[in-house]
Amino acid sequence: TRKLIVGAAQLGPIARSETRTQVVARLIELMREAKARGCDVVAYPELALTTFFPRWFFEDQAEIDQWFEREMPGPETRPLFDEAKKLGIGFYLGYAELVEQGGAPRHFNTAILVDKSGAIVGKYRKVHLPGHREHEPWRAFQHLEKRYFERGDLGFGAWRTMNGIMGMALCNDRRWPETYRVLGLQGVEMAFIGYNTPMHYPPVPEHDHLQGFHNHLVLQAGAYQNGMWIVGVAKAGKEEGCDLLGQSAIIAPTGEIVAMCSTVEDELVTAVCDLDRCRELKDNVFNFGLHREPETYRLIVDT
Ligand code: CDT
Repeated sequence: TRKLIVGAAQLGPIARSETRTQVVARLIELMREAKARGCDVVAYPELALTTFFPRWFFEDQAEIDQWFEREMPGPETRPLFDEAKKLGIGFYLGYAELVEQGGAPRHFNTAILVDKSGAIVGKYRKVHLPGHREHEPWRAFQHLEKRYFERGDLGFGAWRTMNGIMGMALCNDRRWPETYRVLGLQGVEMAFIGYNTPMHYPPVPEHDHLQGFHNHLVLQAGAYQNGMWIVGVAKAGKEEGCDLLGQSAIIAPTGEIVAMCSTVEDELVTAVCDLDRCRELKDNVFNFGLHREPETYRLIVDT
């Protein structure tokens, strides 16, 4: 069996005034706890280095750019990489990425996978950007991901590392079945998905009480229908007046939740994840080669 001990390192709120250095100290504390509990890899949330800045409308590009990382690792994040290497533990981290590509600045909502030697082995840029592009003052808070980020240009990758096949996605991606299926078609055995999910959804507040249900509904269905482990990790709690969902969870390929956070603060939950258990699904009810009928699904990609 290929048993991997995995930690979901949920973060409580990050204040707008909190520095990267302060946040990285929190991440390192969770990483040390993960190591003490035997973890091979620890997963952090989406945009884990700062407060969830798309809740505010900014027009000045310099003000926007200060939320982004121009290098990874950079001076403030290097201690996290050094600690990972020293402890021999991998990690998944979400952050806002600013790169020069073709002479132009590009902004992405990004996640990386780092192996036990502290080397970046995979990068993912968020595909399904939620929210809106313009200032909408009627909302209690903004959700301007469509303004601040471009759609990810790397697709959904799969990486052979840590004795398995790993995948990544970010937050809103988890609501879309195509995300998991594209990962599943590449044989992914464990997907890491960080999120920042407000409890209040301004366009349809009738669904506010369903945030926790919808989160687990999609993560559990994605795990089961593709025979993969899923590690869903929240930034949680009341952040700058906005309530964010917690309930970070590690989900087995059967769709069962095997570990879940019970606070909305910095909290680590761990699970022993046997990657060979994916075969129970991938070789049987969801044996894609035997049972999938892609000819019948053309509408999905043709529209
Ligand atoms: N960060 C992120 O993608 N959040 C969305 C919020 C709901 S849509 C405004 C989510 O899917 O959880």
